[in-house]
Amino acid sequence: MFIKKRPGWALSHSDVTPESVYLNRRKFMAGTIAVAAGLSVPSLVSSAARPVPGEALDYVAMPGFSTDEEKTPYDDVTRYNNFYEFGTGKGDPARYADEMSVTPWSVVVEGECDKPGTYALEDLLKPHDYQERIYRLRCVEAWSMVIPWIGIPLADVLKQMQPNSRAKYVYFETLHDPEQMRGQRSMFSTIDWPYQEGLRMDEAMNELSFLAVGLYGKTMPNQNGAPIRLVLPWKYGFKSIKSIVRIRFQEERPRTTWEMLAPQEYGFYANVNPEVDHPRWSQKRERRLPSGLLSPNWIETVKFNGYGEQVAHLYKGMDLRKFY
Ligand SMILES: Nc1nc2c(c(=O)[nH]1)N[C@H]1C(S)=C(S)[C@@H](COP(=O)(O)O)O[C@H]1N2
Ligand SMILES: [Mo]
Repeated sequence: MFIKKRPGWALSHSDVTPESVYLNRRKFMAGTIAVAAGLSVPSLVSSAARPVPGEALDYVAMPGFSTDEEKTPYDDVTRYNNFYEFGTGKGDPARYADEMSVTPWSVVVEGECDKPGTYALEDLLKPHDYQERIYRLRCVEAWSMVIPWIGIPLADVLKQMQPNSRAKYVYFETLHDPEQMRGQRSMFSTIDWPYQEGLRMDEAMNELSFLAVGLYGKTMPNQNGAPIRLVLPWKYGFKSIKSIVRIRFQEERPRTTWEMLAPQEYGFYANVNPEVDHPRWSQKRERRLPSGLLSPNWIETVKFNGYGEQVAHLYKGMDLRKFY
């Protein structure tokens, strides 16, 4: 057992966030004052609620969606990253991701849905309360972390966009801006930018799928995918696309970045699976960070990264060796 599930009633929102009432009121007041002073405020409450980098976030802890394993320290979570838009070295994102500006930010919503359009990030986030979920993240490179994310269930955000009956898949895209992302300017890059990912609709609507806007109680550091990224804890890390600017509902399965790059090594599903090795290395074990040369901290990899109870039913009858 990796997840202790608590019934929804065990933790009422009002028990945990009395401060949110105060904070929201303060944000609203700030907007009102700006309007009264004749300043241009594109949309009253929302612009005031725009997340500021490094800002402490107000959230509800979700013990039913959290592991009590030891968390990976903040410094490892924010200095050992994969974000090829800023370089392929693990330290490159921490070094260069602040060259990207994340305010203002908007997300284009298109395809098979009733509410397409360009959404200001704050308008996407506004109707929802933030949750904290402490998830395991298992990279396909056989290392893993335990990260306390702050965000919103993906399903809640997608429902807002009202996908129609032709929406069988949902596609996500990262910002493409070589001026801000030095990895996209690199002559050595083999990736066909922008970074692209996708999910089957039922995977996207699963209760574990999460849109994160922060970690360790604060807004997302740029290197971890500010201002908004996916977190899919039962899949290899590369599915958890960062810095999202486009969401598209579609009938056909989207092609995804790593699948296009090396289809025999990386598949569309990419569910964590110790029984299916990567062609060049074993997936039976993983290094849980922090790990060093003398204490590599190897642990056994668990199928669906330990989240089988929540997601195994999505793949019933599918040959996971074929659909890796
Ligand atoms: N846009 C984009 N998203 C990305 C990546 C990337 O290179 N570009 N790397 C992926 C990989 S391989 C992993 S393991 C995780 C790492 O997330 P973290 O740096 O927050 O730990 O981000 C994923 N999302
Ligand atoms: Mo990864």
